[in-house]
Amino acid sequence: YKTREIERRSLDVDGLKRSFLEWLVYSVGKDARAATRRDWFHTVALSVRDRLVDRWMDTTRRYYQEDAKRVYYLSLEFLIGRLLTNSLSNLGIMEECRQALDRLGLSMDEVIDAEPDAALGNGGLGRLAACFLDSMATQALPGYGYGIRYEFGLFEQRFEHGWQVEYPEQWLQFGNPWEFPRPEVLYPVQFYGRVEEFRDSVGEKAYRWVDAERVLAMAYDTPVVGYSGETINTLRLWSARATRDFNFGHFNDGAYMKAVEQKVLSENLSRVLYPNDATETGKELRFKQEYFFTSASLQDILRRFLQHHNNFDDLPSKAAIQLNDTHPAIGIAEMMRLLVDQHAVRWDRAWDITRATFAYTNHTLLPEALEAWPVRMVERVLPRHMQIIYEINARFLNRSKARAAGDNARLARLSLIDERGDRRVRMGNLAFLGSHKVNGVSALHTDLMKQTVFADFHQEFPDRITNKTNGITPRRWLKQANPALSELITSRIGDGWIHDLGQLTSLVEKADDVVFREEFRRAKRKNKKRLAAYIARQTGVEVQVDSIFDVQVKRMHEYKRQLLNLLHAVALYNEMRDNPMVSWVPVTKIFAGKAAPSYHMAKLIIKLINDVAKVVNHDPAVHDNLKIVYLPNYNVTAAEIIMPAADLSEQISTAGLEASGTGNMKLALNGALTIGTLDGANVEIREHVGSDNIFIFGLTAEEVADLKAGGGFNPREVIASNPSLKRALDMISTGVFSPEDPNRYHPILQALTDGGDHFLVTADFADYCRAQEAAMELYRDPEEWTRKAILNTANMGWFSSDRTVNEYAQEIWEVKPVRAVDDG
Ligand code: 26Y
Repeated sequence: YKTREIERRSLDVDGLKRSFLEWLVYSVGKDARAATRRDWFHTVALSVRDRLVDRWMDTTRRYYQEDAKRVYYLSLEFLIGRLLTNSLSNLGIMEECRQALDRLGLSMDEVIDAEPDAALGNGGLGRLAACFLDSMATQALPGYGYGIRYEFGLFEQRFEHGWQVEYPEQWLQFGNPWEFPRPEVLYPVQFYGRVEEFRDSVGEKAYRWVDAERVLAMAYDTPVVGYSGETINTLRLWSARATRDFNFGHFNDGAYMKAVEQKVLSENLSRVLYPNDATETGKELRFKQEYFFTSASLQDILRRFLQHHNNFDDLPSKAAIQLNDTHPAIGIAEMMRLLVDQHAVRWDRAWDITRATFAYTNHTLLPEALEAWPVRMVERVLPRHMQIIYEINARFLNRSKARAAGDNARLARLSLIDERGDRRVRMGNLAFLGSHKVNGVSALHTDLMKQTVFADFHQEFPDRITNKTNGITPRRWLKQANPALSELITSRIGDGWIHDLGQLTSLVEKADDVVFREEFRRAKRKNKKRLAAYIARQTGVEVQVDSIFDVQVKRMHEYKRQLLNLLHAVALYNEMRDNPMVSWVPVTKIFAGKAAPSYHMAKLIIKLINDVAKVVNHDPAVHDNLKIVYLPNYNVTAAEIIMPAADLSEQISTAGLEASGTGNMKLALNGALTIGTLDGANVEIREHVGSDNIFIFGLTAEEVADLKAGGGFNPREVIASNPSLKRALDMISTGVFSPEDPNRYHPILQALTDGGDHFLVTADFADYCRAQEAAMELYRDPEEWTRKAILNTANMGWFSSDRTVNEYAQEIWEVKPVRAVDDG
């Protein structure tokens, strides 16, 4: 027993090797000769997991003993990615593990590669939640993530004849070594039924939710390892379980199969992540998922609170609940229900407590992404919550300034209910009203929130909206993803930057150091070789390592304007063919990103990129100076290979539409120069890296707003006056890239012309091409390019999610680090 205990803790090569052999045999149940790469991955993951448990329990105990204020980050998405490298790196045992595997004749890279991605998110919002977990743990903040343990993560994207096809992502198929099932942590969650009014013990009106259907939420915990491994926090994900009624009851023949069917149906709640990230489809199952995980999380939070307290007055000083967008906003009504109906707290008191506890982050201004659930559905699925929402609304509207001024239009905009057409509950308004702080995710986005979606609320509550510019974790996005650059940086300035990214500014002076520049270039080249090999493996296309790696990787959306990038590619292709004697700077355009399965325009643009790529990549006339690749199945793991290898970062959304962006930060931190509009966090990136070290083009958010307000934009005129744009569009519309189906792209051309070019692709085309030329020109001068790239890396420290999370901790959550007591 003693030896076993040592084996589970030792961090040296021998100890690791012994634990691997033990786990392989006794838990995976394999002989070393028969073990597959996956068996080895499970073996190593389980051995590493052993080394987390003590510190994990220590952390939990520490928070409990100090009755520390906790942060609860409620998010329908956590885009975690792989955890093996992350755990090893944060524990500081990467090399030991590599050597232990080496002694067993195994390649660490192959073991790492056997881990599936935890892709429990769509894109930016979900990845932000994952970066925040890392930063909270690293800074010893008592932070818990709460979400859903989806059986199927974001779909796997494949291309068939250049079209996106979706396949289920079965990440749990072979088990998940990182999670701990907690079958005893189980909460009932109810749906449907009706509300009964009754008189409580003191004769006051009270309400009871009856005849409801029940589902159970079961917890699965995953340790979240902070840098250095001192603090290990918890990500708690809920899985739907049928109630025991399904397993025990007596049935006659008909009822038995019906009951089993019901069981399957209720467990569908945690089956699959919805793959839309902008267009709200109003699906009942999605709404039920939101309530399911929110209710279970709040019940768990209150249970933990009540271990130390016997009334709710101190809840706001012990718990901060952050809503990641409106997806968990029903939690406002649920908290009121729990306090008022279950715990007999008076309404006004309950409302003060709720508002002091909740805060809300908005991630989008796009009207089609704002959640608004039909009243008819809410009252059917959650009848008591609908009543509570009406009550909140009535009390608010009665007291609002708009009422006092008799401004009915304004009152209608402030209402939690959109009365136009079918009546809907505006979840953004509910989240705003029920929170003490509401934040945007970049300076520009926060300003626009004040001027647009929340203008009326901002006037009503001028201190509520605050900015928290997004950030990214330097552990995953620099240290782990880019060992070449990380080692170079550490060799010059030490390794303090890993937890204090601002220290990168010491590299500013190195931008003028030719030796450092040479080494910086070498690191980039190494990363580009790695990406080139990946591209060849994934697409069969051979790309030149010395070309500009021009990268646009993100969800496919019209507002992100991958089409603008592609039109530039077609224009460049034409120029190269027209001028074969010019010594062109070789360019590799790299795209990756998924489209929502029902977003036809986005899928058509993917097909267009693949069609253009096929023509360009096979045309000998461009002498390999232009290649276009669309990498399939973009996910966190692919991003870890792409980000370090980019030269040019495409951040080209229509100004005013990208709330922040975080890929922009990953790329700039890894030494890519940005070509972008003044949108989202690009504005702040320019301020930090300096306007000489970034390629800005296009209309500003203000100019976009004016242009739309003035109605004076005619895309046909713009196209007619720009020969290279006209030619590119003509080629697409005449079937040059789709001879087998010349009309294939008419919907795209339609959108750019008669459709009014909503995203101003044609309006920004000329200036975009100018900025692209400037980038190509600069690339001819490797010293100057590298100097600017270094200045990007050196000045991106502010975009660490450690900084972001600290701002939340101080200005919204009012939580403090709870550090381990020093044993010495
Ligand atoms: C309502 C449902 C359809 C929905 C589901 C997911 C709506 C939105 C989303 C996800 C939104 C999202 O990922 N937004 C992105 O959040 C990032 C983190 O703040 C920002 O950097 C990025 O600009 C924004 O598009």
